[in-house]
This record gives sequence, structure tokens and C-alpha cells, in this order.
Amino acid sequence: MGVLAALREHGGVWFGWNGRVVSGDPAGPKLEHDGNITYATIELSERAYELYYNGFSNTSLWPVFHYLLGFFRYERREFDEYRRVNSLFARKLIPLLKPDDLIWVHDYHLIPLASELRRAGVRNPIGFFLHTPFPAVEALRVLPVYEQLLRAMCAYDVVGFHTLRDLRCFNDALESLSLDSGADRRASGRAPPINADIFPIGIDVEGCHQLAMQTGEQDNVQRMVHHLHGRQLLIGVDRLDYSKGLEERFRAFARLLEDYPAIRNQVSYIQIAPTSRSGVRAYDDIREALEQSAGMINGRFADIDWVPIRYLNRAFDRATLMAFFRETNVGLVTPLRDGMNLVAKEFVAAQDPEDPGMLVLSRLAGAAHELTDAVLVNPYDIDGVAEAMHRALHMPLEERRERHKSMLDVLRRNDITAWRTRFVDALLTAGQQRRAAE
Ligand code: ADQ
Repeated sequence: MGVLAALREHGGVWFGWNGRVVSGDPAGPKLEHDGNITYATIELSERAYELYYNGFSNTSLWPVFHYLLGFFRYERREFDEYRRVNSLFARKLIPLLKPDDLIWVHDYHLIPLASELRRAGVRNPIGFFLHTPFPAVEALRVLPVYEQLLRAMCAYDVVGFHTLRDLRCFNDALESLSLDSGADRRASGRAPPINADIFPIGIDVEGCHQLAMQTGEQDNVQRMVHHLHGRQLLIGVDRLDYSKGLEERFRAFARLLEDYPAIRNQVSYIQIAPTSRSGVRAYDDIREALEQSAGMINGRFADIDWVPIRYLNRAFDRATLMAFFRETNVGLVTPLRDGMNLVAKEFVAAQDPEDPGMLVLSRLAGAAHELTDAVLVNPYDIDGVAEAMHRALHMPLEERRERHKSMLDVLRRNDITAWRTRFVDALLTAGQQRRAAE
């Protein structure tokens, strides 16, 4: 969303995969124009989808970047395909580039794109933003190709992370290879130093707030409220992903019901988690595990007139989610690790400041660096999360208002516009440095 807003302001090309997988050679890019934005979209071959996307990107990089090494798997041919697809993307992008363009590359699927573009002679400023965490070098080292990836990151003029911790890990990793973001490149006289910095992603705070207010009358929202019968509501909204800590969260909810029997039949927990990355084994497994877990908890605690957990393996539109948030007493955002986690921010923005719901937030999400007034938890500590849920459910109005106000201030200071403006400015500066060095 932030990137699209930047494109609308400056005009430009959005280039990327359109989500389609084809059996033959992929076509594209297909060009579509919308105002001053051109969408250049390409398809992936079945082989690229399996090896590049499901394989190296989501079964090697994703688990390592989230410190979930039990899910990590590495195949050399998947990495080869990752490089091949990045090189193909570079070749398809080059004819669309104009001399003054800034190139903003997003996320771990595209790390080698800048080095491929440079190899082909592209001199435009190129920035990279990583949406996931960047891990400590000792975790990174399980990747046999981590040195190549780090060197590829050095081909960018600007590298952006969500948090100081990620940036430190990146600098440590460079140091461990005796690379540094500047010295090597200055010494070789080839290019100015890369600027690695923190750009914590923000949200459209007013937009979320407005949506939450406008859509409260929707049928879905009315039905949801009706079925609560006045009970307090806890809600979780996540992509179905093992990094989101959903199994642990379900266990913590069960612990809440065990440890605080008075709360039974007084609370409902709705978990919305649409399937993502289906076809990757670990993702199919977690879906099954959650269905079982919800069934067991409901079997154990449900009453004639009460179902403790409603687990919805489907998506809702953004407006409905914001309206759900506004009706919620406690938002549960407890990933085992997350780059930022925008649901945490959207939950806060959607609240009624006069009677806000409270956020229970994992310390291991990037958002915890900013939303320090949430009830912070370690998602692995099941008793601790159950206690935090109880505390948030019973938090006095005055305390909820104060905490909400300070979190909202943080969100307003660093909203989506501030985020993209800072990144674009950093790229513009990098462009000037590049021209001065040439
Ligand atoms: P995600 O892992 O997808 O993103 P997150 O930040 O929570 O995680 O969500 C991104 C967007 O998807 C939000 O606008 C959210 O509302 C929406 N979303 C999430 N779950 C949804 C659901 N069940 N139904 C409908 N919409 C849903 C990656 C990184 C994060 C980082 C973001 C942005 O993994 O750490 O915060 O990019 O940088």
C-alpha cells in the first residue's frame, strides 16, 4: 500500500509476479496502465514456483530469517533456480527502465536482483527493503549460500530494515565476512557505500480508523456481535503461518480457561487465519494442527450455549476486519518472530479512544519496538500469555485509555506516508551520491 502511494505520487512502474503459474514458458511482462502507474506483471513457470518460490524463498530463507530452524531445508537446485529467476526478472525489467528511475525492491525473494541489474550495466539507484526480520549471523550461517546473499545485498545503494536489531544483525554479518557497508566499495572506487538503515513500516492510521467506524453496521459485524451475547471478545488475525505462533496461542487460551475457571462462558476467541503458501508441507501441517487443537479445546470446555474458539480458515476484507477490531476487547498478536506485524498496528488504530480494546503483543515482533504500551509477552511462555490475556481482559478503562493514546501517538508519528517518504528520500540521496562518484 505504501509503495503504491509512492508510485501514485511520483508515477512509475510496479513490476512483479502476478500470482499465476503456467506450465510452459512464462509470458510477460504484461503491461497495464492505471493513471500514472504502469503495472508490469509476469508469470512463473511451474518449475520456478516449486523451486524458487516454495523452495528456496519459503523453505530456506523464510525459516532462517524467522529463527525457526526446525522448518529449514536447503536444496542446491532450489538456490540455482532462485538465482535464475532473479536474473530473468532483471532482464525483463531492464527494457522498462528510464535513466532517472529509482528502483525499490521488496523482500527476500529478490535479494540478488540488484547485482543482476548492475551486471547488466544498470546505474540507477537501487534500494532494498526487507519485510522479515534479519537474523543473527549464527542463524544465518545454516544457509550454505549466506555469503553470496550478503554480497548480493551489498549491491544495493540503500538497504532498509524494520528494527535496530535487524540492522545490527546485518552489520554483524557483514563484519563477520570482513565486508562492510562502505569500506569495500569505497576502496574499490566502484561505488559509494550502501546506506543500511531502519525504516519501520507504518500504516494508514486515519484510514483504518475511518474504516472501523464506517463498517460497524455491516451484516458480518452485526452477526458476530449478536453471537457474543455480551461476552468479552478476543481476536487474532493472521496469515496461516507457523511463524505467527498460532498453536502456542491456542494453548495459551486453553491455559486461560484452565487457570481462571470464572472466565469460562464469559469470553469468546475468534481466530481468523486464511491459508497461505498451500502446497508447502509445513503450511498444510499447521492448518491441520490448528483444526485439531481448536476441536480439542472446544470439546473440553464448550457448553450448551458457548463455543470458546471459533477458528475461521478464510479471509475477510479489510473493512470487515477493522470493524471486528473495534468490537474486540483483546487483540492477540503473538508471533514467534515477525519483521513488524501490521495487524498489531491496525488493531490499535481501529479502536475507539474512549473505550479501547487492549493489545497483547509478542516481544519477538518488530512492532513491539514501537508499541511498548501493549501488554508484551514471550509467545513461547504459555502461562505468561494466559496471564497477559487475563490482565488485558480486566484492565481498568483509565489504563486502557492511557496506553491506547500513547500507542496511537507512536503510530501517527510514523505512519505509512512517513515510512515511504523516508525511503524514497534515502534513495534520492543515494542517487546523488552515485552520480557524484561517477
Ligand atoms: P505478513 O507476514 O503478511 O507480512 P502482517 O504484517 O501481519 O504480516 O500483515 C500484513 C497485512 O496483511 C496487514 O495489512 C493485515 O491486515 C493483512 N492480513 C494479515 N492477516 C490477515 C487475514 N487473516 N485476513 C486478511 N488480511 C490479513 C510481512 C512480514 C511482517 C511485516 C509485513 C509488512 O511478515 O512482519 O509486518 O510484511 O512489512
